[in-house]
Amino acid sequence: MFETLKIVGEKFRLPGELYSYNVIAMGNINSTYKVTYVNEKSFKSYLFQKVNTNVFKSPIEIMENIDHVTSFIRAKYPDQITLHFHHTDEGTNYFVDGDDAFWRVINYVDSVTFNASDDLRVIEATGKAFGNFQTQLSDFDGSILHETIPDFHNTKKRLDTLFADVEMDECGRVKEVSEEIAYIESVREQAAELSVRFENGEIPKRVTHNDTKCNNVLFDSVTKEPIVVIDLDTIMPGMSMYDFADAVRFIANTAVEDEPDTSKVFFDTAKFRAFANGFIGATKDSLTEIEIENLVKATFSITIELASRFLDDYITGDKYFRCEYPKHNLVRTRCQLQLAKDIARKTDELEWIIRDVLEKRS
Ligand code: GN1
Ligand code: MG
Repeated sequence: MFETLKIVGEKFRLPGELYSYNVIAMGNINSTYKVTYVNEKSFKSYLFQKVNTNVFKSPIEIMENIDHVTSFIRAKYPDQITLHFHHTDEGTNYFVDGDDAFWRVINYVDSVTFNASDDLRVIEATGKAFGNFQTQLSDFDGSILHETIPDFHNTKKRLDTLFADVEMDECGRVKEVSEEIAYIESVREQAAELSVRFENGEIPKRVTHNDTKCNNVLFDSVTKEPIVVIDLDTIMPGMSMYDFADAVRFIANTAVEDEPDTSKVFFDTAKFRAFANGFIGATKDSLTEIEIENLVKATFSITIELASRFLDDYITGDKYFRCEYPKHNLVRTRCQLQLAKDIARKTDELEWIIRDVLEKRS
């Protein structure tokens, strides 16, 4: 790996000599390395990322999207830290090596990230960061963005694909998951509703992040203030409330996203409130009634959507998400379904919280 990283660094004209590197456990798709260079006794670190081209079929389009969005934010908010991507001699912000691997290099930002937090202030700050991100892009022309993964959050299509793959049962795993499939079937229409209304044009099309896990916000290690939103791979036109929903799905889970013991999995309403407070505070002037009204429904829908994506990957042979062990995708599915059931049970309380946050914010 050292040699590969060295070649990549040369292509991006990084000054100095490669000193050390380590793998960063970040995300389920791409591979990330923190690489440190030494130049006349001073050290500088970079993030080298190998983009998973099985998932991102048109990585150049992703880099174009990222370029558009980061340039827009940099011009509009010159004092804000944005992600800085390096360029090669050819002027591209990516490099394809001899093994056809697709590389990009970003300045390392000294910061901390949270995979989970019990600190409600950090959760509220995360909500504010994602809300601000959306508000800052509210006057960005989304029509220039490529749809890098078509129908990424089209819940209806995700569910249709799942049930088509259940029919085919190419790995013979369907018999193991009949309970999971029966539950998803029972909520299929309800979970798909918002995506259908979005396709019909009833719900505004915004520029959205589409992967709002809390570990996609970098925080200042001392002040615990958000510095910058990262992982811009899936920026595309989408539903604002799905950004909210995906974030609370992750951050308000009392367990990790792939907790094998589902008796530990609940939806924490205090964390939901904290996130909602930050997010709604930052977006309330731009969100419309229909978007606010459906925040809770979106939370249920995206949790079912992700469960069905994990389950689909399981029954089709684990080709999409990185798996650490054989039934990892099944464990992830069960955890998300458990969470969805708890969200469904708490719907009235969650609706009440949204109304309360709105009242206090107005
Ligand atoms: C993937 O790799 P990561 O963590 O950035 C996935 C998201 C899922 C998430 C679940 C491109 O994101 O949609 O919500 O895993 N990204 C893609 O952990 O499919
Ligand atoms: Mg991601």
